[in-house]
Amino acid sequence: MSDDLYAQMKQAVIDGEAEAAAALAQKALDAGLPAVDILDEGFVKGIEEVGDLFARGEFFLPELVQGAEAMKAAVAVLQPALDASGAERKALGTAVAGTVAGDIHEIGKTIVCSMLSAAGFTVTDVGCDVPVEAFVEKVREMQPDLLLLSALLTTTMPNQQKTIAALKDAGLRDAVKVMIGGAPTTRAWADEIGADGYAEDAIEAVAAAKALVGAE
Ligand code: B12
Repeated sequence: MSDDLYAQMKQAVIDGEAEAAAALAQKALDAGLPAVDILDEGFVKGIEEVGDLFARGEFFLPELVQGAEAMKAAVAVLQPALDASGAERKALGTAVAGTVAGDIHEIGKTIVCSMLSAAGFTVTDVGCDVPVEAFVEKVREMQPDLLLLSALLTTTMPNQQKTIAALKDAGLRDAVKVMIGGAPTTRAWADEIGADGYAEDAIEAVAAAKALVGAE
């Protein structure tokens, strides 16, 4: 019976059915299944499949977003049980993420955050139009493993560079791995500004983030 439920969970994420995903999570908890198993055997399998479908060009952005939303809905139901059981999910690391100053494009950054959370990172999303100094302060305060900087405008890309320079000035550059992304950015730009990582999309971002924290 649990195998059947896990299969339904996987399918709910693939179908982007947030309400169904939340209901299945509750049903599985009520049936006494461990929250960690529900997550790993059910919903994570779904989001992995969504990622594969997207990478193969069979799914497009709306399906990716809906899959991530369904995953988030399930995680929200499971979170108290996960906390109460003390069963720590395999924590891969911590990340602070935001869109740089002058830039209010946040959809891609939010998807990257969802995917990283789903993969096991603890992510603090500091929003969009984030001033350079605010990123530096967050890094000082939270000491995350990763800082993710998104930019969607050619005019705001330089703020990724400025943030990295400001981290250096604050003596924090070696304390955090900086990953950049956003449609106009490239690996060459990441190299030029001394970022530690770059990814073209949210799926690649998970792999790159794992590599940066030595998780895979
Ligand atoms: C939606 C959108 C908006 C929305 C944003 C809503 C919101 N809340 O986010 C609104 C309407 C507000 C907007 C405003 C503007 N926009 Co606009 N916008 C877009 C549009 C159509 C889609 C962006 C998007 O969400 N894509 C979907 C997401 C999922 O993709 P993504 O952002 O690229 O993210 C993926 C990857 O890049 C990567 N990624 C993203 N961030 C990060 C971070 C890290 C660390 C990593 C590893 C990976 C990563 O992973 C994501 C998921 O796979 C683009 C066109 C386009 N094709 O990109 C124009 C576009 C970006 N906008 C553009 C412009 C010009 C503007 C405006 C200046 C328009 C104006 N004259 O007012 C304003 C600027 C406002 C501002 N100050 O920021 C131009 C930019 C041109 C340029 N070269 O700079 C574009 C390219 C449109 C165009 N073809 O002209 N925009």
